[in-house]
Amino acid sequence: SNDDLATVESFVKQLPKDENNKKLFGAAKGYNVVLVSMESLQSFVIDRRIEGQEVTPYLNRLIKESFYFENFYHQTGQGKTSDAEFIIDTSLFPLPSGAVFFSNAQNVYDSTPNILKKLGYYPAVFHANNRSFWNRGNMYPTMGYERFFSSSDYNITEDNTIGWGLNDISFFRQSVEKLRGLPQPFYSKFITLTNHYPFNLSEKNRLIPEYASGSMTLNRYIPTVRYMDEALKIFFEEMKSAGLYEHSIFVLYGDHYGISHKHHKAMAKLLGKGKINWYDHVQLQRVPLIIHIPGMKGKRMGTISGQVDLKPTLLHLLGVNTDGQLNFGLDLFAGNRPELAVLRDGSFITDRNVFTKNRCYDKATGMVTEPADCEPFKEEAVKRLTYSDSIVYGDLLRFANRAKKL
Ligand code: GP9
Ligand code: MN
Repeated sequence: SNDDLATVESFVKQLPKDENNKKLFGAAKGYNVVLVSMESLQSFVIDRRIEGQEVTPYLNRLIKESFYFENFYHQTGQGKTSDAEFIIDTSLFPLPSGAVFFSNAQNVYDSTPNILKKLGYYPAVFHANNRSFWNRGNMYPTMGYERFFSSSDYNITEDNTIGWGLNDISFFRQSVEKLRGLPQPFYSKFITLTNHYPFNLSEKNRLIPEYASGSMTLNRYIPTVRYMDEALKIFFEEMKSAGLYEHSIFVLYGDHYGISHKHHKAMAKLLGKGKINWYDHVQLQRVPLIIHIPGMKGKRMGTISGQVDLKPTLLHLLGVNTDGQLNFGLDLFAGNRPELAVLRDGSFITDRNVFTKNRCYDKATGMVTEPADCEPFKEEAVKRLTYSDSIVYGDLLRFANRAKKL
């Protein structure tokens, strides 16, 4: 009801206010937006060499001319890729169980595509899978997408199929052709697929060998990540030759983890650690976030952050005011950001501690420490999750005046 909305509103209003980074506000005003969901990509592969070979040579290069957030955590739950999509477009948390894309596809959302549409943007999403998969065909219009390029829009043959479907290289090549025909400025989202569990890749498509450990999953992950990296390189080349690079802002993010806790032993080997504990496990939930604005130098950023932070960040870069929005994230470039990221399972990360499975860890040592160190953030973390949930469960944004105007 309206009262429930008022409660949530007063909570969000007291969240730390963005002291906007004036230098970057509007830095990409009027630009096309290009979002790339990088399937199962975790940060541990960035800048990593295995047997002397880089796992992500292109991303490593791109990062040098971008804003790269190395302490950016995924906040997804059971909805996996779809959860990441939801968080990034709404600055809300996904649900504690199930997937918003299924259970709440008829809600009102103050999502980035809905907001940008009012400002003359054309929102389109590209994903070479079926319309009905993850209920995308219903959820995308709710989120404000005007056009969904799905499997039926692509030329998919036995030859260009890997694992789950169209390979990422062909996906990007075909997508850029479609992108050329869209009205500008566009808000576009590309969802990759090749680096999906169980990470199948035939020998002829491998650009680096499999890893050697007791986990077939981790072993296979390395060449499929390398393949996606190659596809991204080709994507940027294609964007340049299509003349779509210069006036676009690129936001590349890892959607969620690819390697689960079941592979901790092999992961310890890869990371050169004796053992992986739950502290390390939380740190492995970091996914790359790369914001690339052509012509801008960028920077490596240590900001403790999560996927909920993307919506306000992007809107501010586009010069769009976010006052009055019910965002659970904060501009990543704000000067006064509190260092706190909350994961969907209630774990949280601050500049000094990691809280998970009811234990407080010290970041300096990775060891269990005094519960009191984490105490000040515990209630705040739970509140953020539950207030966000109440918006989704109660479809509260339908009562918001801003949303009514959307
Ligand atoms: C497939 C995409 C990826 O359409 O959603 O699958 P997921 O990572 O969500 O299992
Ligand atoms: Mn995924």
